[in-house]
Amino acid sequence: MNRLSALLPTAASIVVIGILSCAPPPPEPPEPFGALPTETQMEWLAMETNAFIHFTTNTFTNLEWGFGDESPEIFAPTELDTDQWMSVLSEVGFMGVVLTGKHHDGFVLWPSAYTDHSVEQSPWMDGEGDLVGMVEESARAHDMKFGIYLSPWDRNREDYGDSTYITYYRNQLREVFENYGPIFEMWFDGANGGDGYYGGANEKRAINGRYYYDWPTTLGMVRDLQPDPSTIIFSDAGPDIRWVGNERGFVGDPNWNTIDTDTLYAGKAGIEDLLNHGTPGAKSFIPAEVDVSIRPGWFYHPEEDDRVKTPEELFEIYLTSVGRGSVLLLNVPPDRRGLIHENDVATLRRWRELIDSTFANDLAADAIALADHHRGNHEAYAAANLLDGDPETYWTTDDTTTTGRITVNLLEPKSVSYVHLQEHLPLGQRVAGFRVLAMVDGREQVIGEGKTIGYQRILPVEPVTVNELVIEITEALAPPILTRLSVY
Ligand code: FUL
Repeated sequence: MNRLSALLPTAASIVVIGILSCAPPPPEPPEPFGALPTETQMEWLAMETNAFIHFTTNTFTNLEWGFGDESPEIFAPTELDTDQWMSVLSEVGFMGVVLTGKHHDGFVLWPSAYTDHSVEQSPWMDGEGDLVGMVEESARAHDMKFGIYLSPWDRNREDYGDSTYITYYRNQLREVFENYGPIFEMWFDGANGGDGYYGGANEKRAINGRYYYDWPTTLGMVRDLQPDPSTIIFSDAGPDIRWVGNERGFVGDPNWNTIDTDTLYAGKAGIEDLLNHGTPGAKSFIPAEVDVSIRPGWFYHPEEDDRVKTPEELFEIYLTSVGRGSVLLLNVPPDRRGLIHENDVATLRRWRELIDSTFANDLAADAIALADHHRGNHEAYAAANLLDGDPETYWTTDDTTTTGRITVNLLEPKSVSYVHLQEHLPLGQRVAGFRVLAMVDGREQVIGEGKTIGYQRILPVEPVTVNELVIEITEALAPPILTRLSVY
C-alpha cells in the first residue's frame, strides 16, 4: 500500500461513516412532569439512612418530655464518648446524624451566649463541655454530615409565648449555624403540649400555632445563614421534607413525594394519612422522612434495655422506609454513661449484616433487559439503560403511553426474592402501579406488585427460581421513566 492510499478511506469505512452519520438523533426526553426535586433533596434522598440522637436531661430523669424545671446538675454522663457514637453509627452505614441540641425541656447542649440553662451549669466536664461541638466534630471525623434539632416549644423559658422568646430562638439558631455549620438537616419539631415550668410560672400556655413562630421569617433566616450547601429543612409539612405521619417506621404505598401544603394544617382530619402517602400530582415536592426509635422511647431508659428492636424488625423498617423511596432517620439514644448501649450496638451491627448480605449480589448485573417499546424506538431510551448503573440514563416510552412491559432475561435460573427499581426523579414522579411476573409451573404469574416507585422501591416478591422476570408498569401519571432495575 502506498502512503497516499493508507490515508484514503476505504469504501467500506465510507459506508460505515455514512450509516453512523445518518442514524437519527434520539427524540427529545419526556417533558418534566409535576413538582420536581431540588438538587439538595436528591442528595438527601441518596443518603438513605441517617441517625437521630436524643440526649439531654431526660436521659437522667428517665422522662420523655422534661417539664423545664430540671436542674443542670443532673446532666452528668460519666463516660461520654461521641467518637464511640459516631464510629458505631458510621460503621453501620449512617450518612448523617441529627442531634437534639435542645429538646422541649429547654436545656441546651452547647454553651450558648443566650441562656444559662445549658451544659455550662452542669458538672459534666466541670461546665466546660460543648456536646454540640463534640458531636459535630466526631461526625465529620467519621465522614458523616451533621444536623440539629432545636425544639421551638421551650418549657423552661419564662418568656415562652412572648415575642422576646422568638428572638431568643432565632439567636440560638444563628449561633448553631455560625458555630457548627454546615448543617445538613434542620429539624423543626411540631410538638406543643401546653404546660411547663416557664421560669417558675408552672402553667399551661397556649400559643397560636399558625402565627406565633412566624415561620416564614425564621426559615428565610436559615436559608440566608446557609445558602450553599443549602440545609434540608424538616417540619411536619416541609418546606423541604415532611413528617411521615407516624413514629412506627413506615411510609405508605403509595408514597408520593408531592403534597399540597396550602391545604394541610395541624389538626386536619386524616393529616397523618395524607403525610404518609403524599398526594399524586400535588404542587410541592416534599418527600417524607421516616423517623423512628430503635427503642420504645426517644430517650434512653434502663428498663428498655431488653426492648431494643431486633435486627429483623429493623430490616423490615428498612424495607418500609428506604425500600419505599424514603429516608430512614433512626433514633439511637445514648445511655447515662454517655455511650451507645451494647444491646443497641449489637442489633445495629446484625441489621447492617442483614442488609449487606441480602443485597450483596445483583442477579440482574449481567442480564438482558428488553422492553415492549421504548421512546422513538431509539437506543438512547432502551431498557438496557436500566442495568448500566448510570442514574442519568433511563428507559422511557413515547408520550402517547403510560404503561410498559420489560422482560429481564437472567441468562440462567436464579432464586429471586426482591426487585429493586428506581424512577428518574429529576423529571418528576410518575409510576402509580406496577407488578412483577414470572413463569411459575408453566404459567405467567404475578409474584409481586406495588403502587409507587419514586426515588427507589425494593419490592419483596414471592421467592421463585426463574430464568426470566417481567416488570409491568400498569399505571403512571405521565410516560414512565425508569433508571434502575436490580434483582436479589
Ligand atoms: C416529637 C417529640 O415530642 C418527641 O419527644 C421526639 O423528639 C420526636 C422525634 O418528635 O414531636
